[in-house]
Parts: sequence; C-alpha cells; structure tokens
Amino acid sequence: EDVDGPARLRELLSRGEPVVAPGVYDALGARLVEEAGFGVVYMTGFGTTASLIGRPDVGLLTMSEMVGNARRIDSAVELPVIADADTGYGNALNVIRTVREYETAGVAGIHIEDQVAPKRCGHMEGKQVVPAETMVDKVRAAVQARRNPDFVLIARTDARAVEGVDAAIERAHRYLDAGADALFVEALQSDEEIERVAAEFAGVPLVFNWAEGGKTPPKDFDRLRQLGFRLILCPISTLLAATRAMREVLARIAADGTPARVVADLPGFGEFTDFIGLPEVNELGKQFGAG
Ligand code: PYR
Repeated sequence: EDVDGPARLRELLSRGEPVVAPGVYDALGARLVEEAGFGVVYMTGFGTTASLIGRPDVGLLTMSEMVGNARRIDSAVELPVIADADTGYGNALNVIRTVREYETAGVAGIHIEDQVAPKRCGHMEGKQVVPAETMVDKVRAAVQARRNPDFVLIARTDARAVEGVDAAIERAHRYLDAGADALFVEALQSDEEIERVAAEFAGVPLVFNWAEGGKTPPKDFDRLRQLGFRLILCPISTLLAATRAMREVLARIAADGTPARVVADLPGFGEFTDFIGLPEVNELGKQFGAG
C-alpha cells in the first residue's frame, strides 16, 4: 500500500542491479518478504491458484479473484507489488478493465501474456498462443488504459514452447514497440536461449523467471546481473516451503495425536502476533475507543 509504488518500481527497474521479487500468494507471505528485506514482492498466479482453490495454474481463477488477492497483498505491505495478470482475462477490451482493476487495487505493475484462454502455467506442457497481432492490441490497450503513466506493464510471451525461440524474440520486439515497459520471455530452455534474449534486448528491462523446478536452467545472481536482467522472480519458493513445512508438522501431529511436541519447533504465539502487528492494532484500539 504505497501511493508511489509504480514510480518506485520503475526506479528499481532502471538500476544496474537486478531486483529479486519473491512470489507470494497471500498477505502473510508478503509481510514475510518485507520482513526479509526484499524491495519488491510478486503475486504469483500459480501460487494464488494453488492456495485459493488447491488446484493447478490452468486458468481456473477469475480476474476478480486475482485482483482481490492482489489488493489484500498490497494492503499488507509498503513494498511495491508486481502481480500476475495472466492473459488479461479476455480480449483487449477486457485488458482495459483488468489494468484499471489492478491499478485500483494498488499494485505497481502487472504482467500480461500471449497465451490463449484458458492459459496454463508457463512451465507446463500444452500451451497455445494467440496471434502476435492480438497480443499487440492488448499491449496497446493496456498502455492506454493505465491512469498512472508509471504503472509498469510487463509483456510476457509464452511462444518459446509453441513457435520456438526466434518467434518468441520476434514477438517480444513487437510487444516492446507496442509500448510494454519490460519484457518477460517465459520458459527459455537453455543457456544459449537466455543469452540470446539478453543480447537481443540489451538496455530493456528484462524479467528472468527463476521458476523453481521449471524448464529454464538455473542461473546465479551474478550471471543474471552480467546478462542485464533487471527483475528476477522466484515465484513459488514460498509456496513449496510452506507445503513442506505444513506436511511435516501435520505428519508429526498425526503421529503424536496432539501438537504438544511440534509447538516447541514453531514460532511462539506472542512472537507471531507481534509480527502481524497486534501491538500496533492494540495501540490504535486505545486511541479510538475500540480496544
Ligand atoms: C506464476 O508464478 O504464476 C508465474 O506466472 C510466474
């Protein structure tokens, strides 16, 4: 929740140093990202789908569900939020509404992609893309729709898996020409492809999706800096970490019959309520006769 979010995000993306944006799927995760000292938080569609409905990222959530999550995440932190806006949820007219809804929700920027609807996670099989011209129209519509000129529009292409890397690069050029602020060439499959994209778009803010377990080979921070990537997403580290932690705790409770032993390994009740701002809320309650 930061009125200067778009301008701050733009400034961060213009620096030589890449910005790392861990993915979250809820407000609590966003607070943890802020506590850990990151400068930006990313709302993952993959994680939002997994968390809200316990299902895979195959286009099952509505725009309203995604925007609602983005609004809650943004309200919980001071950091600029970048949100996944999938395909824009329809055609260019839908994109206009989508951009305005995300902007009103307070996020600093979004990415929209050229998949057909329903989309699939960029690292799954079976993707399809719309014609490049259709996506160019969506990018143009998005640029015109934003009310704050600093609101960051990231154009993503999923064409690598469908049409190959040359076509993906060609599409990215067209989306840049249409007014995108940053480019996200999703699911590159080799070091050579990563280096080609980096060379092709030198000087343009480029997103590297450090998709945990996905199709893109891992790259370390220094190499990504040398290559000129400006935004590094690690979309599902927190989702996978939470899954493992919950699974382990649940197995122990199931074995023991109560949480008596696991509580010793968990954050204390007071520590947790402090973290989520109970002292501040109590203070406000006293001030306004609501405590
Ligand atoms: C996601 O986390 O959903 C992305 O699209 C990267």
